[in-house]
Amino acid sequence: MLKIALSKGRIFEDTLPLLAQAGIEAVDNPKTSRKLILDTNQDDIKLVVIRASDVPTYVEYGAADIGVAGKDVLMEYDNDDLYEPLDLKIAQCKMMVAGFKDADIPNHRRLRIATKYVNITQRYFAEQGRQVEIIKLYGSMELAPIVNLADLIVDLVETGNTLKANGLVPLEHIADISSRLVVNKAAMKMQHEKIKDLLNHLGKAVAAK
Ligand code: PRT
Ligand code: MG
Repeated sequence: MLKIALSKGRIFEDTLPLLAQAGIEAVDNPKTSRKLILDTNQDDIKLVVIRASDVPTYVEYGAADIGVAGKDVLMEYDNDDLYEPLDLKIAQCKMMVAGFKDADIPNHRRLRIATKYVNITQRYFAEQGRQVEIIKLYGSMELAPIVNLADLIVDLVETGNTLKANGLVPLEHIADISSRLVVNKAAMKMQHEKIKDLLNHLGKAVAAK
């Protein structure tokens, strides 16, 4: 049995066509079904539907053999106990530092950065030798500078519309983000042929887009 972990939303929408090109189709309708394990047209392949940020955990522990996760989630998880053999080039966006255009940056205290990406933010500013105080939020980061909770935010930017709607601008580029296929290390050994075959098909589907 091969279990593939996916999150609902944009990753699911963009991964399904790639899987279809590899001959794998969900039998249950993923949009309407409340099942967390979806059957596919192949008896030995199931789709496991979980939170985006839980995908690396499931795959690392072998609860899923394969997963699809945003590079943001993988950078934040920061663990090399996973193989990351394929860039699916879906759900693309950028990890950015953002804030007010002409914000006057305080010099009597450390910069305050609001983000849900604490590890990425920590590493980014540490590499530059900039002392910051990181404020962990779980969503709506764009609000933080407006209500004076933080000077800057670190978040994903796709069109830039969310920043713009809140009077913010992208200031510094941290990383280009897309979704990656991740594979459990033991599964890669134990189910090598099956996984290699899937990787081949998906690689071709990505290249054909
Ligand atoms: O379920 P949970 O909330 O824990 O997970 P999630 O919110 O990470 O899931 P989801 O489905 O929203 O995102 C899954 C993955 O999609 C992310 O991990 C990214 O790799 C990728 N992705 C690509 C994005 C975006 N583009 C994106 N624009 N994820 C989030 N956004 C958000 C961003 O955080 C900001 O709030 O969209 C807003 C900005 O969009 P623009 O177009 O206004 O710039
Ligand atoms: Mg979300």
